[in-house]
Amino acid sequence: MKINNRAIAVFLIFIFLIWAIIPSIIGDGDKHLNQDKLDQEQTIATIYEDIYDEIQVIQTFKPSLTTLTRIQLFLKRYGDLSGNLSLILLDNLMGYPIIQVTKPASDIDIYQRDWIEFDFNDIEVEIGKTYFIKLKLGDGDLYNYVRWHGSEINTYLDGYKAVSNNNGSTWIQYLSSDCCFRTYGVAFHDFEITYLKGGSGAKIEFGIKNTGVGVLDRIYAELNLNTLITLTGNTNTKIINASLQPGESLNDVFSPVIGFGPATITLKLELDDGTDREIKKGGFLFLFYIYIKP
Ligand SMILES: [Ca+2]
Repeated sequence: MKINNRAIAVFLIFIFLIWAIIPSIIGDGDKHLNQDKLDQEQTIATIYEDIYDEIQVIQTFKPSLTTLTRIQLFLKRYGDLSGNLSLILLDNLMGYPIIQVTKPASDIDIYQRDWIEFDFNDIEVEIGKTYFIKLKLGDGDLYNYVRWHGSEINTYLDGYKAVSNNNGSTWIQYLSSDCCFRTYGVAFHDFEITYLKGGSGAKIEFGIKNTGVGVLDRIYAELNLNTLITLTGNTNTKIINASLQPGESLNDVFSPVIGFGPATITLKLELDDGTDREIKKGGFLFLFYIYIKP
């Protein structure tokens, strides 16, 4: 079939003008994950427990990530305290501490409620198992104490609050009440798409960073190009045999992509265990040149 060159040129210019004038054909931008991310939390603060002397308080939770990195509690101090506040993590109510983080109770803000961070060396935890966050104070009395805020209803379904009035010898469980807490962690398999860019040669480059604690072996990649005309097909797939260590990055490329018109470029990467990440960007495909918006 014979095609009029001028008609093609006019068509391409027309397409380009539409793309230039209408700036919104476009994707959601990057979906990034941090190295350490929020795992479990309860942030409703309607009641509280006051911790001093022999009064200790526990909140339980179940992690969904294999590595626990830090815990934050919503606290306020009342009065003067010279002793230390200790966060103790247990995997059994009466068990030995897995972690103990101690800080001067005077570090807790006396003017306002605040999220206080208890940082520790990362530990491996069991997904779905119940862990106990215990908070205790070395001193204090009825007028000098640390207040741990919480919810009077069951706002965190995977855990509960418990209080001891005798230094942890016996505990009263409040199954429909929860303290305010946040846990942070790292997934065993996790990664982010660090960039997606086009250029000449009709190539689309992308980067992957391993943000988990395990090695990424095999990564399934699928590139979908949604545009007016694609001479080489809309979908490309490949398997990347990576052996990518934690913290390491790699670059890969899909090529060639030939066609023209405004384009939406979607890259989806998936691991054997189903962990997946997706990035979607707008751009313009001009035969052998693909422009992808930053
Ligand atoms: Ca609960």
